[in-house]
Amino acid sequence: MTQPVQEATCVVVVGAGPAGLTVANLLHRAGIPCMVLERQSRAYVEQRQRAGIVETRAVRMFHEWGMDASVLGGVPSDDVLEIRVDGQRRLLQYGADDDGPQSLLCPQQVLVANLIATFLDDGGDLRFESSEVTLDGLTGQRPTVRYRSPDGVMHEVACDLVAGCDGDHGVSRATVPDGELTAYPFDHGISWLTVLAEVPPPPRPLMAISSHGFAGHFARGPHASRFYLQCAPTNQEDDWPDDRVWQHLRTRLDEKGLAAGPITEKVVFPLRSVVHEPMRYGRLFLVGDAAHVVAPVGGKGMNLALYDAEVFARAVRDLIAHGDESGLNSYSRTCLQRTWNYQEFSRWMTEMLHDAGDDSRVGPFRRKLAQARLERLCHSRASALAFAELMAGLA
Ligand code: RFL
Repeated sequence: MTQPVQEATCVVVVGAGPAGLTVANLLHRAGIPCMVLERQSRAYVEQRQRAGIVETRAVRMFHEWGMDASVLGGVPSDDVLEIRVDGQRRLLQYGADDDGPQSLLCPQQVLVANLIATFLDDGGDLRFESSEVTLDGLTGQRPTVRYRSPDGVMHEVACDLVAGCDGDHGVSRATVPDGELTAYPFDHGISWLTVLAEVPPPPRPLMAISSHGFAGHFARGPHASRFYLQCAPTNQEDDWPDDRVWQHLRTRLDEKGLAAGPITEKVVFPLRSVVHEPMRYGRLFLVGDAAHVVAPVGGKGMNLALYDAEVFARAVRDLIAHGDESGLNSYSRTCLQRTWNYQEFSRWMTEMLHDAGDDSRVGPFRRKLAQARLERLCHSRASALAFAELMAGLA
């Protein structure tokens, strides 16, 4: 049997989503050798559409690292969110209260494609279609990562640290022995039908509350929109033929004239959240969705992945430059603090947007509470400021 090809680097990054690519770019900028192993092809990861807004904090992070021009395509958002209640428009400002760079409408696939191009242009080592990734020796001084390259050859990479950036279903977290991590899962009891369509985006992010159920309309580029429709947890995609989708959107958004267009994706998914603690096992550091999933309300999942990535990259830089391990030792604690803050925000907003309209799930008392929450948000300056701070990621 052929021996695996022996290689070595400082950090192996598993997964080339927003988390892994940000870790890799920041490490590369700091002059720290790293190698990225991605299971999928470049074409596949560059077309995976999910998030749409890079929050203010993350925009400023890329700015500080001198990468905003290369990785942040997209247009400035006017930082105003529309909440439409039974057809009545309410506008919520969510920008930061200063003159610094603000959030950007930048679809996740654009960010990912730009991060890939920047990393490769700078001479980064990114290996697509790497299969059979396994991690060993994570509690020792020098872990090894094995994988098979597309030509069928096995590789064995010795490294100092592993960044597990391979999402909720990756191999990194699965490698950690039972009992080492604690999972905190939560099912919001709500499902969404998510629809990508080739129709003009709304002028600003739109969330609609009514007794027909929640609906949302968001930009995903100059000619594309993502819609969300609250649906029964038992629903499947087949329950939503295109005609029904457009009819419900017109009713729930209270836009009789909403023009239909080609639907390119239709998926039903349950709103769920989970946090795995701690975000470290020996020399493996879990980054982004590998450590936590945030329900999409509030748009925090990708932004949290970008936050973890920077905390990790800075900690590695301190270790390599100054022998200072304190950043790595506090990595999990630092990231979990923001994770729980965002989980709470997402849950708070999920309840408000769903319960204030259709009360068939929670009853009239909870509907009244959710309506009171919304009123407070629209009429209390302090409440609106707290909301804006969280949306911007500056709290
Ligand atoms: P990703 O993006 O899942 O990337 C993980 C990468 O790892 C690869 N991989 C492996 N590679 C090698 N070996 C293995 N064994 C591997 N297993 C997996 C995968 O191919 C992939 O390339 O995780 P990352 O980088 O942590 O980024 C997380 C974000 O993608 C995620 O949090 C967001 O998409 C969540 N999210 C949203 N976040 C926001 O901030 N704002 C939003 O508006 C927003 N909308 C959404 C969303 C997620 C959605 N889905 C997935 C339900 C809307 C939707 C519909």
